[in-house]
Amino acid sequence: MDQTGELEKFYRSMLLIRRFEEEAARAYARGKIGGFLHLYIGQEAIAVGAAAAIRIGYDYVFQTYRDHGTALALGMDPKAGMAELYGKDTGCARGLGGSMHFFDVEHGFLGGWAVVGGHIPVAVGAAFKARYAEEDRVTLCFFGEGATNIGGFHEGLSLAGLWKLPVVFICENNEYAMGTPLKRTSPVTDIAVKADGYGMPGEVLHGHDVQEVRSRVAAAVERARSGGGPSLLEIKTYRFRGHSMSDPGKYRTPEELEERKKRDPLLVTRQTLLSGGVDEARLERIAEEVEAVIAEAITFAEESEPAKEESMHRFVYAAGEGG
Ligand SMILES: Cc1ncc(C[n+]2csc(CCOP(=O)(O)OP(=O)(O)O)c2C)c(N)n1
Repeated sequence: MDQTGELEKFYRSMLLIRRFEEEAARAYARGKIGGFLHLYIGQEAIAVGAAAAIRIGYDYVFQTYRDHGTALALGMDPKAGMAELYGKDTGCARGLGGSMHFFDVEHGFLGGWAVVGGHIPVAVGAAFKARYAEEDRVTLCFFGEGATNIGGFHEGLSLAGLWKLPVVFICENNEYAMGTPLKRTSPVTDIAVKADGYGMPGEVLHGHDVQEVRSRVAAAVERARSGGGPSLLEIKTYRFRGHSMSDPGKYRTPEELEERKKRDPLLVTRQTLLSGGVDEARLERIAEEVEAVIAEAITFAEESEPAKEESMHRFVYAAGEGG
């Protein structure tokens, strides 16, 4: 595929994530979705670029609770994603997990983890398994900058560095952990520098450029796959919505938000495509295709059966003796 063809594919994937989440937010406001809902809007180029850098379905991917974009970028069926948000039996986790616990073994997506930093040692365990089983699988482990102050970050990166495990740590630095900027919680605000303490390379890159994300993640993945050990990539980004649906966002100014939106990955990619010769009508067709997929996902979620109690007993709780 040529560069423009690839970029068009990335644009479609990012637009799908954006529209999926905009519609999820509307459904949430209408009371169709319960629990938490953390949107990825503004960060889409990271999921899409990183997904293009791995062997999907073979490599392992771990994400935080802000997980819809990564799951969709890897190829999760939007119907299964939307149904999961609606708490339906046809959801990717049978409607039992909801927004924070997307899961899709077929595409190597091993969650959807709600405890900040809690998945980092688990991802390192997956990377260890690949090494132990002599497979050349690579693990991608995503987390926010807030997670770099958590014990699991230290334990995970320390062991991965010591054993040179095939894992790429991707810190999506969106400037705020809930409402708290990093400078109020960490003496070192340059996340990539932390890699030095774990004997691995640290790099900084920009999350609005999907092709840059793809090529820099691909380089780290190839290093890991060929026995060169782990890396820590800090990807600078910004989330345009609140931390979750209940966040009024009083910790930042409207001016700051407007400034960051100038680097909206969808806007930037659209401009690159137009200046590369793709016409408006072509982009309009992509948007129409995406709308049809989203509409189908919503109808599917609305019409599916609710999660079943028996699924809970079968997949969540194990019956004890006599239970
Ligand atoms: C161990 C733990 N402490 C606190 C929380 C509550 N909490 C949920 S998200 C979050 C902020 C995390 O920020 P960051 O790691 O930067 O990721 P982002 O949400 O910005 O993607 C906090 C404190 C939690 N889920 N787990």
